[in-house]
Amino acid sequence: MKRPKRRGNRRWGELMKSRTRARRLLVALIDHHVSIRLPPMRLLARRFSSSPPPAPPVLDLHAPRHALVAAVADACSRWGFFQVVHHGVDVNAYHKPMADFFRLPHNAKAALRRTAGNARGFFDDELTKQKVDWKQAIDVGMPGSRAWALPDDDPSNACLDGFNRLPSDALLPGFREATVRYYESLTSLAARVASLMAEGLGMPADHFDRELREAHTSYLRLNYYPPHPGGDGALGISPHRDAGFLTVLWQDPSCHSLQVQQPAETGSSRRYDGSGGEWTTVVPAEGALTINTGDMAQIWSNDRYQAPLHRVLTHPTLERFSAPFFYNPGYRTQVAPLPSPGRPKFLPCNWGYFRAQRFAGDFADFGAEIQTDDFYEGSKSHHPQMQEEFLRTVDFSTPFSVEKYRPLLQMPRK
Ligand SMILES: O=C(O)CCC(=O)C(=O)O
Repeated sequence: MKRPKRRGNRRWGELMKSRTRARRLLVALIDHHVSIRLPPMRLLARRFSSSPPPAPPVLDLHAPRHALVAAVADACSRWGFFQVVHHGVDVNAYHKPMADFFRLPHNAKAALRRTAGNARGFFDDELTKQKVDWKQAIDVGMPGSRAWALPDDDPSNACLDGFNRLPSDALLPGFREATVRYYESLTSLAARVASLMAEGLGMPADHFDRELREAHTSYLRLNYYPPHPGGDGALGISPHRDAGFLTVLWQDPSCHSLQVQQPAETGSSRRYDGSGGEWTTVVPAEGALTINTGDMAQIWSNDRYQAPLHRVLTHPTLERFSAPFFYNPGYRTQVAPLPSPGRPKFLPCNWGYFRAQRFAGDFADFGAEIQTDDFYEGSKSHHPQMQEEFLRTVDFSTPFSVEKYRPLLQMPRK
């Protein structure tokens, strides 16, 4: 009976000591006429409080449907992040094939490199917000023919994103089969989550089926972050928002490096540079998959669902794997706000155009990265107009080329 009280007393003592130190420091600063800007009260309160920092919720997909719909809608509108358990995906089965891929000799991976004319394949030079990420990765997407059994470079497999560059069975036995199986199970899970998100917006559960379940152009990305011996706080991936509808992410349980920006408590959550709220680490719950909403969900929901800023830290000694599955609409999809209270906040945004812009930015410096704000009603952005021109020219059944489309993607410099 006594021990908890003693522990409580100790914590109270420590708290009072740190408060006393803080007060002394404040008095000293004021005595020396140093001008200080105090953080908002809510941040002070959080710093002095012993409760754990807030984190995105963990939701059980076996919960009753109505409760789940409400919980998903709440998580999407507050955090844009949540974790799911009882999701039906065999998360452990894919860990070994994934690690085996990154253990291949570097020249074998480099032979599968993506190019400015093919968004799919291996890369270790991705730019996020014009900074090179500290990672290796490979992107594998839905083939243009929608038939995995055809050879990757079959002409019918070409699409805006290009065509897959999977290692052959001779090089990595079983990898292709395991990857396709994993991809398909994530597609089913993503469709299930999208149906919950649709209901949370007051729409029928199958509302997104035509644009997503039937026409999706999703891709699975395998990430490998080597240890970063510098230990200088370098980022694995700079703060960014995912472009598509939602992302289903498998995170390495042994290294916790994914962080999401905490939701704004009041006013706008529309921050793009990472300078806004504090960062919260999304620690993977056992067996869970992490879900986050993307830019297209934000537009479709008329700003009710948030596409959150997130980033990945590096670790000085641990390597880390992760596998985000980006659930993206069909290229022709015009994403426009669903009926909702108030006026529509966004102009229609074509997914193919948005995707081409983001890929071009991954590959070369095209200036400021396209954001949902460019489609905000009343924005002065050139994108809605450039999108019209792009749609007159583009053929979604041929691979997109950064160079070929440069004149249609580059913002006029002022
Ligand atoms: O590695 C992670 O946990 C997240 C990866 C991510 O945000 C991305 O690849 O866009």
